[in-house]
Amino acid sequence: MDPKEVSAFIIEGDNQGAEEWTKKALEDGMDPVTIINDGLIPGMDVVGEKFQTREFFMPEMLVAARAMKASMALVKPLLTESQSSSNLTAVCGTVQGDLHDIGVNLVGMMLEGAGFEVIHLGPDVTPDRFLEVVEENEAQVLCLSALLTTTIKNMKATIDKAVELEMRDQVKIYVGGAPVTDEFAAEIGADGYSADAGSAVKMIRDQLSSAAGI
Ligand code: B12
Repeated sequence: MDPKEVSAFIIEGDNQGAEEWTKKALEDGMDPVTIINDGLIPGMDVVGEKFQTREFFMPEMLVAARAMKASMALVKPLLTESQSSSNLTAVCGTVQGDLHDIGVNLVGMMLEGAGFEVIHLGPDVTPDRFLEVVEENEAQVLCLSALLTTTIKNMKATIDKAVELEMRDQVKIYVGGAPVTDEFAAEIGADGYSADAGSAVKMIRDQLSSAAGI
């Protein structure tokens, strides 16, 4: 089986096709990360390009997202089958005003796979809500996602709020999503940026273990 086949189901917005293909690929022993990186994400990239060139509109993006979620639901249990628990908690969500949550769900799923306890807050989360949940759960990690150039400012608003509440030293804050860059992350005072979920997990683990002196 070729992961490009599931990209086609995503582009067509065929959630049943995506689900059946994923089931079969997993039964055949395909690595879940290969399904995500070589099938689902490239499919979504094409959907984004078609939206930009006005070949696709909102309904097509929505059905593509639904197809991607159908596949991810099958992949998730395999990614999160972690043996080891790290006793670390991460709060993950998309900033206020932004409804894109597929990427941050992936980051959260991969962190669960790495042994983190993850609290998924979903999309459209206010700075106050993020910090309330961090405080309540004594989380060491906060992952902020944004996909819109108009909402990345709410990452800065969340970090500024953490400073205002004198919580900045208690929690590492990471940012990601298509419009985010390393420079932007440094400018707003984040602890790190990463372009994809796999390298995000590596960055977060490396930084936490060096902070703990391990
Ligand atoms: C699906 C989709 C939607 C769906 C979202 C469904 C959902 N539940 O998520 C719907 C239909 C709702 C939607 C709506 C809109 N969308 Co839209 N959408 C997309 C699309 C096609 C795919 C996004 C996606 O899921 N990608 C797959 C995931 C896996 O990738 P990802 O999110 O980038 O995440 C990865 C990394 O970035 C990183 N990462 C993500 N978060 C984090 C966090 C941390 C801490 C770290 C370290 C890493 C990290 O790891 C992830 C995994 O590797 C993109 C195009 C694209 N290629 O990005 C447009 C896109 C983001 N949308 C766009 C637009 C314009 C909109 C709308 C404004 C359209 C409209 N006219 O209403 C609305 C906005 C609604 C709102 N208020 O948010 C534009 C944004 C343009 C811009 N520069 O601002 C894009 C780029 C399309 C385009 N090419 O024009 N959209």
